Amino acid sequence: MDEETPQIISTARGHVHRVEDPDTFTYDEFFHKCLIANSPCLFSAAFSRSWSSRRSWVTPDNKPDWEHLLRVFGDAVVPVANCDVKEYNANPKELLPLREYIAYWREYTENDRHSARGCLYLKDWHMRRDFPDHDVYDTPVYFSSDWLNEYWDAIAVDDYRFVYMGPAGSWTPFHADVFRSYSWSANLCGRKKWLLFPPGQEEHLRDCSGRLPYDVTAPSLQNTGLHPNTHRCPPPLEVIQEAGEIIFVPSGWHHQVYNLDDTISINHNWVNGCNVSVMWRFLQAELSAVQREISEWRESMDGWEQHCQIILKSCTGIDYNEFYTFLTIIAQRRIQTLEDKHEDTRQDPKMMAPGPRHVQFDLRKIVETLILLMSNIDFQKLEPESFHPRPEELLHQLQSATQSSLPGQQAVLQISDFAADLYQASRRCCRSRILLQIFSRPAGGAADLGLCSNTL
Ligand SMILES: O=C(O)CCC(=O)C(=O)O
Ligand SMILES: [Fe+2]
Repeated sequence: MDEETPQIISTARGHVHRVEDPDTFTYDEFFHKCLIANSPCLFSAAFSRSWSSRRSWVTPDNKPDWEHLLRVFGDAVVPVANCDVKEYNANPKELLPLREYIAYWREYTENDRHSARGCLYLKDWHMRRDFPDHDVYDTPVYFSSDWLNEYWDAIAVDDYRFVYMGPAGSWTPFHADVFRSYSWSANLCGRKKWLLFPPGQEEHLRDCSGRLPYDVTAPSLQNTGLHPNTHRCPPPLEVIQEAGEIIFVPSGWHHQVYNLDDTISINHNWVNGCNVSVMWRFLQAELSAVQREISEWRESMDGWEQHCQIILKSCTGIDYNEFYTFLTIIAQRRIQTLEDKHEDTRQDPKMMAPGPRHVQFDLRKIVETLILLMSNIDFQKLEPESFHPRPEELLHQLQSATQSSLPGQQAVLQISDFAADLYQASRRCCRSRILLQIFSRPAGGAADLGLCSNTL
């Protein structure tokens, strides 16, 4: 293929972009057409061809290799969901030894896909965390700017890298991913059917009490008494993902997923400079929902703000304090990279992988997000003693690091000074706080001031 020819070959409405050739599909193209455009994409099986798990976990006739999995991971304890039972808008989960799950799966298959235990689906198994020496796949370079897993790896607590496996007929109910992150998912064997809804379309599917559906294919969605706006929702993007193929699911897209065959997949959730603002908006919306929920105790309860943060953390997995720590860790790592590689500004001309320009892009996005955070009235109410370093200090460190490496970023630097001053003032005076709120309104804010730049 000609070097100049873009690889993404289908952009027709209702179709997902498809990429065929790993040798010519550049990181740059993925960055602009998928990450920035927040558009889904399907990578051909050539992108996972070299992974050892595509052979060792799979039999020659493309079925899960139960014997191999038992030998290597039989004692591992894995989370298993029951697809036949609805609990809120998900399925209840239990922990089982993999050995027991595979015995169930074998029996379920031999019994014509019936079991008194229902249809069980192994999902969200942190295989990489539990077996760090098992190098059975490589994260494709397109998904390698991953602040979420970089953060969790740095503090050695958790990760968002998973293995899923389940029989034909197992499925995942309608949802959007944790923190509204991106996800990628690769089938080692088997096929999946994806129903994908661009952000906002899920609003039409709410029932008359405002609840999102559990199953978007349920006949009850056609009942206008129950779901008055379903008819406004265009049909979802339907994608059949074959064995070996990798799907990119953009930020905030709701989806429902079916295993069409006995399937094993690898799946990561991730956030980076392209969607960190989506994550921040999501956290603000979740906090508002918590505040609404317990608003009647606002005046009478000591530490009401802190309680809201505790509830936010238990509902979403992260609070404002941890979001700030997350930004700090990524900021400090990027500053370190600039210091270590000060003289190295070479750039791969075809941009096959994230390079030095990506470090600068990341730093710009961290500054933008930090300014939004410092401008947020709920963030300003948190105790500054709990932040190390303090937000103004972090902004200062970012300014010093970027001053030398980002000529022409005067606007960012001036805004940063302004934000740091206002943050300090606003902790004393609520009028400035209101000013900061106006400054940081999600629609507009930094973007209106020309801060947001989505180029590498
Ligand atoms: O494969 C599945 O069942 C669900 C995967 C999913 O929801 C995702 O990768 O975001
Ligand atoms: Fe998902």
